[in-house]
Amino acid sequence: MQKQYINLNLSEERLKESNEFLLAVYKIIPKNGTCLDLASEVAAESSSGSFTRIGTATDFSETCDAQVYKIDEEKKLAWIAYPTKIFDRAGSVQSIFTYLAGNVFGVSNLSGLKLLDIWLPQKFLQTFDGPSCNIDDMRYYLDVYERPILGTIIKPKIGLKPKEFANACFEFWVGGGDFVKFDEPQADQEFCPFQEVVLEIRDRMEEAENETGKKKIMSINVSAADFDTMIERADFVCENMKRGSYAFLIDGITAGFSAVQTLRKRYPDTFIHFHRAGHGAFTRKENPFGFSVEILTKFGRLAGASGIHTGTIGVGKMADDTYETIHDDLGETVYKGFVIEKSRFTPIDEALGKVSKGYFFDQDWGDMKPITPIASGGLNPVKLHKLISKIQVVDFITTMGAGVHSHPDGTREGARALLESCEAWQKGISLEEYAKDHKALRKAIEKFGTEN
Ligand code: CAP
Ligand code: MG
Repeated sequence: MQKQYINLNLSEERLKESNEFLLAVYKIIPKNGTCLDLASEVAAESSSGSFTRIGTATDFSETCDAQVYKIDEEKKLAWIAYPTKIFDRAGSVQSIFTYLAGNVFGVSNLSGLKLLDIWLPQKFLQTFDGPSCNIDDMRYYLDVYERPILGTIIKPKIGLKPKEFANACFEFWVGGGDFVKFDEPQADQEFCPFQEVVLEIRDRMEEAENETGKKKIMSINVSAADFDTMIERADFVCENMKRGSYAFLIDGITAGFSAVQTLRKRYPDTFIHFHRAGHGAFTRKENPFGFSVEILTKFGRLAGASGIHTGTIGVGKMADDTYETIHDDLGETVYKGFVIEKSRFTPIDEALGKVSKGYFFDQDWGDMKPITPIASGGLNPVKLHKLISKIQVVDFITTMGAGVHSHPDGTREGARALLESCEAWQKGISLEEYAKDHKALRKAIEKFGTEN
């Protein structure tokens, strides 16, 4: 036990009032010893310390110590306060991450450590950019309101050549879809060069817009080996496509938070689409080490992503930790976690509001814009109603890949089925009823059934 990292007399209220501490809650599973023992090791390792007291410490360096201020041995939860002065001054998510989700995961006497939630004081919060634009800007551009933004991912995940790829986009747009995204591994492959595919997409988008009289958006993956290349790709898009018609997709986990923040700083007028491929290694409930989806989403918002994948609340194909992580850890099942600024049941005004009612902390986000949830993975047009009813708001983007491109009559009809499904929801008509005189939807129901 490292006693200098424990102060159970500190009150959370006072810590908050001081405006000087970031608060965090961890689930801690010790191999040996109490939760408090290990919490002190975690506080040391994730702030100023190491495995033992350090001779070179100074009076000042000791003010950089994190403090365990609350403990629940039964639930194995520890609350730790971090002086915000220890973090990079420039509002860096990478910096917070390196402390709170860094070496601590390697501490040998732990069989589990999960960072569940954080709270930031206003002074520190203001050092972060936050999103520059979000779904509001996208709605305005598309002129789409009172329903989710309907999107797809081009499938197969990889292997289409530029013309084939752009044609799939075109078909989806002409069928009525709003938004298309690159799949997360699409980059600058030999058989589908980045610049070539971007130009094809631009041309086919123009064609689709002329045909439908509606604006369309493409989310283009600019993740790359290094920032120079990422910026080169992003600049190419800016130079060749019209503003508003594109978003930048970034693989936020594999490319890193610095890539997200770089895009946010460089392109404040562009929607930054945070794809979280890889997050499951940290967020899955089967893994006792890692962090919750809430953490990822909060970090995404701080970094300035406009939208982030948040899962499908169990409707789609991915293990849904947004639904489960914290609650299972606590032995409770409580709906929470789809949108970061929401309470357990989210009315629309709260989703767009300023105050987050988290499970552990209520975060006041000040003027920082909300981040847009992107629901994706194993969805199809038939599942849209269930998805909306679970999310309880329509301010999200949904992307359906295989669920659209596998429509028996092709991508265009897949998009039409999605739109028809949405129309039925807007009109309060059941899918089966609406399908009677809507062929695309009927065929989607025949393929997927309604009980999925
Ligand atoms: C969806 C998807 C997304 C996942 C990511 C995929 O495709 O493109 O990457 O949804 O998961 O490859 O699986 P389908 P999450 O619509 O064909 O399933 O959004 O949970 O991060
Ligand atoms: Mg994908």
